[in-house]
Amino acid sequence: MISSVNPFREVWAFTEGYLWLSNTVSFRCKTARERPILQHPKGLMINDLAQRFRENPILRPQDIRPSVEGMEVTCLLNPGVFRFEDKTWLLVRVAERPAQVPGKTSFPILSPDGHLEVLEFNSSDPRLDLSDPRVITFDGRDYLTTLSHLRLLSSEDGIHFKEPAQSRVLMGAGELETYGIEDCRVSKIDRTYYLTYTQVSDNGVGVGLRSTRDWNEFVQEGMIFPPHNKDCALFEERIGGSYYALHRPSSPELGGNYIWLAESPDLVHWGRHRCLAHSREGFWDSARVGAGAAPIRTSVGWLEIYHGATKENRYCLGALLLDLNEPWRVLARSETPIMEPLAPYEQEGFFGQVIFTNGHLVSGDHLTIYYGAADSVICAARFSIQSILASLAPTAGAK
Ligand code: MAN
Repeated sequence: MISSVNPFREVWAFTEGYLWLSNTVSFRCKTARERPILQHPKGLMINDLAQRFRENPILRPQDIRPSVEGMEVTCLLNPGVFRFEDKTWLLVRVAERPAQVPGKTSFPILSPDGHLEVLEFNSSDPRLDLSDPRVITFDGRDYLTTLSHLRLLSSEDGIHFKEPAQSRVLMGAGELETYGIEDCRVSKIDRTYYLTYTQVSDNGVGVGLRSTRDWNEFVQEGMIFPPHNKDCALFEERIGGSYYALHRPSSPELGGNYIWLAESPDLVHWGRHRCLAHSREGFWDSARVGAGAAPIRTSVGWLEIYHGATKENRYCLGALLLDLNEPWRVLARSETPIMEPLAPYEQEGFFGQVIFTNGHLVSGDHLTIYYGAADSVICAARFSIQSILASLAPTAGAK
């Protein structure tokens, strides 16, 4: 099939063949069936397995009220996902800042006792670096442009979500969360939901743990992985009597931004650390990798959906397959992304070229991921677990 490039209208799954694109105006599709056309900036092979929801984006910043008067919801992104009382729930990250006034740059932080403060700089001040829309650097000191908290939205159909009246708002608390809390993974172990999320403050970026059984009362367990660490996903079953977590420490000199595995007797104290997966020079995950939500048990191993990014901050999704009984053994891994920023809402936004997931639901062979697109809006997509497994390449021990 030869066709001229169309404006992107819709993305479908390409489960039966690869789509070959060139940087000219035509492409050849190995799949016999007629498929909608994907645009891609360079002459790369795309093997995007995702079936994006037609309703995407399913949630935008304007769909949620700010936490306090005077704030604006700038981004709605990166939800944790769980089932509770026969509904699908998203624990969304709400990133806020005050309405920006011309010539000024302002952003909120929390005091350790929970009061909201707004810091303001002259945008023309030479000590101010605004080159990354996510970070403000002033005189060598880093802040975030927005302050994030977590909110609960529920749905009967997994597509249309609303914030129930009276539902809890989870704010940063204490001196380790003064720049907010972000990107929460929700793992259910026995009857308890465990929330692992990014804690941000001027002390650094680490992983916090809170737990709940009813989504009303929460137990704060404090920081379980100290800076610099994020992207922590708990396995939802014990293995050989121990709890396991994937996490992502960052090592600035030797090493890098790699996925690690840790073991614990109680979910609070972690040890026996092992490094599972490096970023890979020349690949789609060349600069950093980080776990998505809880690993999925399959008959051939634990399937972990993870994000990988290049130095240019293009965030795609891939997968790792871990041994069922010895989860520190990586059996297979994606050589090409299973999903990459192709739709306009993934390519452009607050921080474009980003697909980031930290929440999913599994039903038989169906995996539904919920994800932040371009750090701006929330979207969803379906995968066949078998298709993901079939796309992986054996690692033969390589990290
Ligand atoms: C980091 C995290 C995410 C964010 C991506 C892309 O990995 O802070 O919250 O979505 O960057 O900006």
